[in-house]
Amino acid sequence: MSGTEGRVEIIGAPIEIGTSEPGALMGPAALRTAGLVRTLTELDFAVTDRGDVAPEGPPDLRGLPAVRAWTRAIAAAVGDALDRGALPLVAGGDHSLSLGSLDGVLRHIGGARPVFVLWLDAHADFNTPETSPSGNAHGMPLAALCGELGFEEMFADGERPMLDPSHIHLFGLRSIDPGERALVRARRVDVTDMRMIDEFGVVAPLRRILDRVAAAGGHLHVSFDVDFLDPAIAPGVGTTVPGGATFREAHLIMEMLHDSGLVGSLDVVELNPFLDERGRSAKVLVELVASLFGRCIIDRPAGAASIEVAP
Ligand code: 4U7
Ligand code: MN
Ligand code: MN
Repeated sequence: MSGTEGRVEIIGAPIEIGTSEPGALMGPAALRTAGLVRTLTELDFAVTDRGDVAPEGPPDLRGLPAVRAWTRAIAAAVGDALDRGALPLVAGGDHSLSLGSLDGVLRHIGGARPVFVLWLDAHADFNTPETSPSGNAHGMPLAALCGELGFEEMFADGERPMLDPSHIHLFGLRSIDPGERALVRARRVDVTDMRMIDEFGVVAPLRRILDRVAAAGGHLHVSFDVDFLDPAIAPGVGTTVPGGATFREAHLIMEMLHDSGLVGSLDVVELNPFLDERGRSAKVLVELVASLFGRCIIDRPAGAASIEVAP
């Protein structure tokens, strides 16, 4: 992990106002029940569970004002964790929480280093209110963070650092809306879609991204949407799309991310325990987080990048 001295802060974001499918607000509780804190502690991290973020305002706040209240609260919690030198792990909750986590990261870094995003997701989440077929905020966070029109009210007051769309790496894409697709292309967002993963596997495309982040001395924010995974292994999500990443592809990505030492912040989003089967998806997610934080099947000799066959 990048400069965190083995400290992780878990920030629960039980948010579901960004989606039309109720249940995601139980996500943080399910991840805790599946052993998130214990698993990271066993990997020798100093883990602090900061509990769940509580947005300011009346409890019945809805629509954009509610998204804005969550964004502010999550950004503040993520900024505080980074100020303390810890890696923030934001447990959701629908994907609109990334408005807050990435805004917090961008404000904390403040232009000192480039911020890169690895968006592991079946979707691009690059809709604007104009292009969105659903109007759901969880399909819009990346466009909002990049400063597309229609989101001016979403963030805390004053100047905010924008996310550079050419620093976004969509990975696992297999569902994109027409207007969103045009915008992704126009803004030069980098895409590794499932077709590319079918052809080349996950290693070569991911290595290219990691090399780029390393060469730029960047901060890497990883945003893991449960629907990145194939629904056969993770049914607990409101927006399942067939043809997702396999169990081993996902673990290999996590293992490579760990080995890179580049990850500085993490979201785990869209877990919907109401749609899950006996906690399966929550358990898979905790296992994947474990791989990202260094759990490995067996230690490999330092620098071993290829298989050596004994004579
Ligand atoms: B998620 C969608 F239309 N694109 O905007 C939309 F297909 O965070 C889905 O990736 C967005 O799960 C899915 O509503 C958001 C739809
Ligand atoms: Mn998403
Ligand atoms: Mn998705």
